[in-house]
Amino acid sequence: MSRAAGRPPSTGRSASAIHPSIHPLPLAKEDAMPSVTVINGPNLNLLGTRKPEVYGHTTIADVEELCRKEAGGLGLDLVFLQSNYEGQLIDWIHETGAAVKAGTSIGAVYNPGAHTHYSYAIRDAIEGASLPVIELHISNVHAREDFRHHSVISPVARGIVVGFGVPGYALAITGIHRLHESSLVSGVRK
Ligand code: CA2
Repeated sequence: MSRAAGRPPSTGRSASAIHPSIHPLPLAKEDAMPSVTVINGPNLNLLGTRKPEVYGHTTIADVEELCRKEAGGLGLDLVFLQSNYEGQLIDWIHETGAAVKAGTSIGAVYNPGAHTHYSYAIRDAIEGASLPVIELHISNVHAREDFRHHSVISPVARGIVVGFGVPGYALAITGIHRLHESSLVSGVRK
């Protein structure tokens, strides 16, 4: 599991490399690369190890790599998280909501796993943190057992991606990025 992503290596020469007496200033908040957070709930660490007929052969490490590529292409840092513990997930939701408020994150793509279907605590955390979330499911939950047809998360999600397999993570990252861009006018939130 990664908690935070590193900045991609710089390609050009910095001013201080050209002239040693010039020291780059720390990046101003508006110049820093914003992040997108991808949160995965219970049992998603098992991806690629069992049930390939439902979830495919892709591992959680592969999902992280795919998300990092997609985020990087959009000029975003990636924070990639997975936990089997509801309290940990709630803390991450609060932290990501605070980062969005501070202007350092654009929001989250969230696969809540089975919490989707019953966790009012997760739903309240998203609402309480005002976290912009795209809810994501690898499988088409509506073509599966009845208990998977209802989501307590959808009413507090900005959008939903369902049934596209693992590539859905890339679609969801693009989606939250588009929503973020469309909510800005001249760099100021509408
Ligand atoms: O389709 C999805 O992404 C789900 O969120 C996955 C959850 C399930 O409870 C939701 O209804 C739909 C389950 C994640 C568990 O993933 C496993 C992967 C491999 C082997 C066993 C479980």
